Amino acid sequence: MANQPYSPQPDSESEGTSNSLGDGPSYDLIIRNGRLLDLSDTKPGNQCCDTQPELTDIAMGDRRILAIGPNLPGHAKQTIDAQGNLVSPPFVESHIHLDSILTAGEPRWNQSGTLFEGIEIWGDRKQSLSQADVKARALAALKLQASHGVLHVRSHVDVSEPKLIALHALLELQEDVRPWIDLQLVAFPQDGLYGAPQNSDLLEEALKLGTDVVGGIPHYELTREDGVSSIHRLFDLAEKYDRPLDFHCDEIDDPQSRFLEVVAACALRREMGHRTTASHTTAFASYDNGYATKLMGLLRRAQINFIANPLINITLQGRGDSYPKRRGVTRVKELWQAGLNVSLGHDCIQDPWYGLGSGNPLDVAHMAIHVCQMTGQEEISACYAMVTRNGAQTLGIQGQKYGLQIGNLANLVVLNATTLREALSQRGMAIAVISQGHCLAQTSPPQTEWQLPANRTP
Ligand code: 17E
Ligand code: FE2
Repeated sequence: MANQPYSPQPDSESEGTSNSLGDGPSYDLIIRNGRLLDLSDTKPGNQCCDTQPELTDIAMGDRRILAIGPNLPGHAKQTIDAQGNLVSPPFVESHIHLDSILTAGEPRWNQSGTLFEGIEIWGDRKQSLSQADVKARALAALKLQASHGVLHVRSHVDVSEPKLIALHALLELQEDVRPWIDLQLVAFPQDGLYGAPQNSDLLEEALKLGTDVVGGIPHYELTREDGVSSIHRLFDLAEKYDRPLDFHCDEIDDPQSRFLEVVAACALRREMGHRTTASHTTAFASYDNGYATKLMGLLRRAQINFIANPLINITLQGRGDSYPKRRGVTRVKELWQAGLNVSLGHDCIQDPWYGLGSGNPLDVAHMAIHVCQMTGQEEISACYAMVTRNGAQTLGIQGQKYGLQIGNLANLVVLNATTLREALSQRGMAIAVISQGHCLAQTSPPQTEWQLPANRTP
């Protein structure tokens, strides 16, 4: 069964079908014959992300997981046969920019491929934003991602635009989509907290409007001193409004860009490590090992979270290099080996910084495996954890909101693969996505029909 291609079964209607076993309890939804992924231990040296050997059923009702076990008795309004495929907790998109999403080529293409040209192009595109424009693009992207099994998203929103058009649109969208996808918004001062006189007030206004997370961009401030002072100011605001922080931090090839140490020291002194995230940190890949070793000690003490965006940073960074050419993705493997929480984000889908992007987190994990050279069996599993469980930890999704356990919210994905290596090799599709006990999306894998030439003589 396990290595047969998946073919969708018609949904069965409650009692009397082949999928109901005896009288038993009645559920809203049962997934039968799945291979449950255990993401409980993805530390180096441990056998991690194992799949259970036996096939298992998962029964759901009242938006929660009610029972897990082989051949569960009972019946359901809807039954999905997983046909031996993996059943995983949902993907977590821990870093994306929904305001600029799907604007590639507007008003022009990024010719240099750099972060800075991307910021310039976005600066022009954001002059013509409307709430309807932002909402339509962001909704299309959320649906694309949900079709791949993403049910939690953290999006940065540029709040250095004086009318906060994108923020108003995304706050509305956050409410609209709440029944099926969990969306967090970060107040992100793309042009610098001190890049224009009103930017600091705009960011505070965004927090008053209910934006979930405080953002920053210290490496883009005009001076090193402005960068440092922006970090202190943003921690003050996070304390004042009781919000977590997620910085775009050292997204540059400059080995002198050392804001990560300032973020980590602030988090340590204010005891906010678990609520603090450093995104990108690409300069960490350019630091010499002497400084990097000292920094790693501080990071271990501070226990902040990291988000790498390998699809984007492998293309944005190293543009000024000839050869050897830097990869420009942060030290993912070393951070993971140090026991720090690392997740992976898509960052962009078809926008001024990156013209490609499928919305599938397996593409992101696949790129991380390559760029960060995490090709060992347990390293591959760790990269999978970085687009699932670790992302949930970064986003503060705790308790019964994440994971395949009885009593938890029934959020899960059935993948078209029986092992993690297969899922990552094929970037296999999410054949069923269950959000809060409701089957949100189903996708049928493509089928290849062969007409091999028979016994043709040359
Ligand atoms: N803005 C930024 O500063 N860095 C990025 N990688 C993107 C937007 C996508
Ligand atoms: Fe970003």
